[in-house]
Amino acid sequence: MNSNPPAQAYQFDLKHAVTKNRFVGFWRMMTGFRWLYFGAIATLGLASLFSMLSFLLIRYFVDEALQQPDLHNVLPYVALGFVGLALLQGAFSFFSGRLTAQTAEGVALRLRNYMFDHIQHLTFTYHDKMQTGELIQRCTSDVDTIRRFFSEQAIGVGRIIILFVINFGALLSLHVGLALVSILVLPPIIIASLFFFRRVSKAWEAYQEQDAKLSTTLQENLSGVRVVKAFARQEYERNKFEGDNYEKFRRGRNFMLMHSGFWPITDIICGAQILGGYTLAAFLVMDGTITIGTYLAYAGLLMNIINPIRNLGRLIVHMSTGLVSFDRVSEIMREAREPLTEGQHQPTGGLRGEVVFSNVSFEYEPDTPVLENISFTVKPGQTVALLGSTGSGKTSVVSLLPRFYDYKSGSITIDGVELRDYPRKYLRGQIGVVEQEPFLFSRTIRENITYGVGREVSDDEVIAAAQAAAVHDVIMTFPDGYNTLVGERGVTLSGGQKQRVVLARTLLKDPRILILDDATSSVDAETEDSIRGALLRLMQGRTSFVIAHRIQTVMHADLILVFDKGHIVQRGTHDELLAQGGMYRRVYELQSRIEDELEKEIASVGLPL
Ligand code: DCP
Ligand code: MG
Repeated sequence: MNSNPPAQAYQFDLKHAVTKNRFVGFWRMMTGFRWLYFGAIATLGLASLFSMLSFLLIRYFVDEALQQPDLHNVLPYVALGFVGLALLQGAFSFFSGRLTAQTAEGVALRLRNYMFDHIQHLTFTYHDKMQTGELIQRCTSDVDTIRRFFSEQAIGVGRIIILFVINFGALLSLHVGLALVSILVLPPIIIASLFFFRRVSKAWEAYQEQDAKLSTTLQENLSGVRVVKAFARQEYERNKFEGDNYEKFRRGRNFMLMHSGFWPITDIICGAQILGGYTLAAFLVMDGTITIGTYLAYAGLLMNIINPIRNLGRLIVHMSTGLVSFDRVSEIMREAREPLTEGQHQPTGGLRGEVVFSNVSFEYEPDTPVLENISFTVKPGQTVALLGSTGSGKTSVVSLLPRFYDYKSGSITIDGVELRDYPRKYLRGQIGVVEQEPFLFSRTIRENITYGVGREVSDDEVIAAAQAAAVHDVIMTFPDGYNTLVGERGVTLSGGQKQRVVLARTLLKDPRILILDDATSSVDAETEDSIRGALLRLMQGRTSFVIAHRIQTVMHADLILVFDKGHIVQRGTHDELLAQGGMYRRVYELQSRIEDELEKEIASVGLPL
């Protein structure tokens, strides 16, 4: 098999598959696979044709061949005929299976790729709201249900139609009256299926929702396992999980019960049909209207026609699950992507880094303002410090710069150009962010440091960056140095180590504007001192936004902004702010006092400083 994925699998735009009519949506999803699909149905048709012919051969054998005096001359041909038909039927069934798999797996492959790519491009606002478990559920279980829709139901429809037409045609050729009686089952089966269709849809939707909830619980508990253990909440979490899990069981059982309520009904209807058909045909044989051979052929063909009819019911009911999953998947596909390249201003020399906020207001949710009338100016290369209580909006201010979110009113300019005129991709290339919660991928340390640099990086450069971030020595203690894996299968880094790897990554990126959101929060005072030099080097010549809680970290900034409840309550340099009094001075005095007392205490117990 070809191990390279087809390029189109990544580039294909499935957005047009999102329509109101779900069948149209499925049809569009099949773009590029339709010939395979029709091939699968055509080969299936041929297989059923050969199956049908073998029943007609039975009739010939019983009615004609057996009557002939030179039977031994004909017998080999008849035998050969049966074997040949069986072989042909088998061969075409096999081809049909292959083509079906190719269609269904191909559509699912492309859908998964598309979903992944799409989710990577959705807005921060969307990710803030959508639960990860729900997204995972939709990308895996729901896509799988859609795959089954193509491998079973979509092919099933074609199969049923073909089986029906071929076998009904053959029945008509045997005896018109018998043939017509044989399809009396059709209306009651369709009515029963439609009756169940809606109920099964609802039950499946409920089941999938609960399944997603369970995935979310599981995912959250795994990422928050430390919290659970620290608070010894295992029992509570277990009960909660068991509750959710039981609900899934209940809904799953409900779904299966509905199915098992449906099957006996169709089986009874079909059984009655078979019994009626066989009896009627038997009477016709006794009448002499039809021959024994015709009866035998009829018996086989009747099964060939009843089976698809019975399957039609199952198919309609199963189809409901595919349709529900289609809805759940298209809900994500319908979400607008964050335009990365929209905007025409992208100076080739890079940004100078003059940032002006004027009267900026911002909110995550309508009518709950997070920032109000924020105005300040930063000259290129200056450092701004943002200080303030938790939840006062510091992270929100800096998230506006790389256009993670769009502000509601006011204006933000960089080098005199409104932020909205810069393409997001360009801005994000120019701005380096060290997030409040550092995140590393389960890849090697080197890959983590060079992540997003977008060019070939030499080992020397990587080492220089790591040294500047004061993390080189730590990395060298790992078994494979820079090639050590981070996370589950590799080393576990401490919060401060992670933060410094992220700092190295940002150093290497060499951005024009730097955002350090509490970048030294999980670093002890001593390490902070050791990386302060690195940070100062990092900040040199770039416009920097530094969020910190310790005044020591921010006192040298060119401008200090003190935030409270989404407003700037104080601004100025360290000395100006101290002279002003107010919140800054209170915090400064509090922190100095704590540090003094701590020093005294340590001195009194004789610990080396
Ligand atoms: N908020 C929100 N949706 C988000 C992020 C934040 O509704 N995706 C809210 C929570 C706070 C307010 O916005 O009420 C300000 O949040 P910030 O993250 O901007 O607050 P800080 O960064 O100042 O707080 P901290 O020091 O704790 O990081
Ligand atoms: Mg914050």
